[in-house]
Amino acid sequence: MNVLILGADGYLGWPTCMYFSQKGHNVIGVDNYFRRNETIALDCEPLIPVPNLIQRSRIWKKNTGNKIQVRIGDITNYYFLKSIFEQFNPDTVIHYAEQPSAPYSMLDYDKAAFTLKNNLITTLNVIYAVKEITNECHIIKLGTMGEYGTPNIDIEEGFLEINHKGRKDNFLFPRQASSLYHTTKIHDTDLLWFYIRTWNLRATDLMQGPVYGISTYESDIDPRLLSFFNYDEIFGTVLNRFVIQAVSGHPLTIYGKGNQIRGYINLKDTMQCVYLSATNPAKHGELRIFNQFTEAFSVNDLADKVLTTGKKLGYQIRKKHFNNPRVEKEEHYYNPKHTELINLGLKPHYLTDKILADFFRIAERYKDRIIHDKFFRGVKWK
Ligand code: USQ
Repeated sequence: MNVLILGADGYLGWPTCMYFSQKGHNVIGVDNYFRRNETIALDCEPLIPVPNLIQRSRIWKKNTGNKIQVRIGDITNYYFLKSIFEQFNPDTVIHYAEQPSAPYSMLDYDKAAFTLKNNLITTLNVIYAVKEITNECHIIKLGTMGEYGTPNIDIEEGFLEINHKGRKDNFLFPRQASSLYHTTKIHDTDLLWFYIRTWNLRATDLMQGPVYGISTYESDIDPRLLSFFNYDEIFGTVLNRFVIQAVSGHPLTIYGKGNQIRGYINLKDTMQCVYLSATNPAKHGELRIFNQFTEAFSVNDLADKVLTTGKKLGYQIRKKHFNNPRVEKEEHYYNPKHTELINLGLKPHYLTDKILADFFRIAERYKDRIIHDKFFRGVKWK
């Protein structure tokens, strides 16, 4: 396959480039270095220094003999994206090129406007490029479990049959996000759904939960291939933050009561899920939605797991409850379905004591680079 990966420099983008390349596909990765530049601007650079995309592609080629092509540019510029489609004629486009952080989207007006513009225009541009250049191309877009919110009913995979006054129909599952970032993901799904119905395109929208982990099998080849790993309040996800807090002697930052439940997934399993979606594409006219997580935990569950594993490794870890800076339910029902990817062949790496201990060991190597000030800056929802 010719696989076009948009947002190739990010936490998920680069591991995905390597994963597809290792399996023998032609990969082209595109990025505008948004996250790289913003982490410098906001003083929250990643734990491990990350060579730029061109350098990483060179390191990859040296180690494996496989080539990952790179283009640096902004896909909110439609003509830039279109020229890549014309040149590369992708069979699959994987769209990660979005502003991915809920706290970033809530920082101020400018960040909110940027998130809205960037995320929607990039999605519109992908849709248009597929329609104008290669209608066969399967769109894989990263959505989020946060689109559904935490409703008091079971969450289905994408659609819900509604029976109303004796008549029934199938609709997108009701969505109610709890950040502007998550809201843009809802808008993305609506854009896809509209154009699929109108132009007979085909797409898979992956409703992913928070991801954890630093390494993948491909990055084990050379530490310079490790992912763009953030542990700060803006770009770091909760379990990644907890492990870094634990090895550096900072208390675990539990927001509010800590009973908020989410569906979590190992970085290695994200690779599998995207690959399974690409090799089993959606049909024309189909918006296929998968709930992409493997296990549900509360924030307290995660903190306890980190505490238990850390204790065995000789760490004395403290937990601290902070006034929740976000507006979110801290006690709620949560039962999302997540069987479609398992049915396609996903073999999960569950959050075992061993997996967590391996995570601690990699984090320990970079202990000297951890800066405590980055853990809490207090971005408030209101
Ligand atoms: N949380 C803490 N302490 C922290 C950080 C977070 O208690 O130090 C809590 C949050 O309040 C929230 C939960 O942990 O209840 C998850 O927060 P998160 O920062 O790990 O994840 P979130 O902001 O929801 O966003 C992340 C990714 C985003 C993705 C989303 C999936 O940044 O790109 O879409 O996970 S989901 O959460 O399912 O919507």
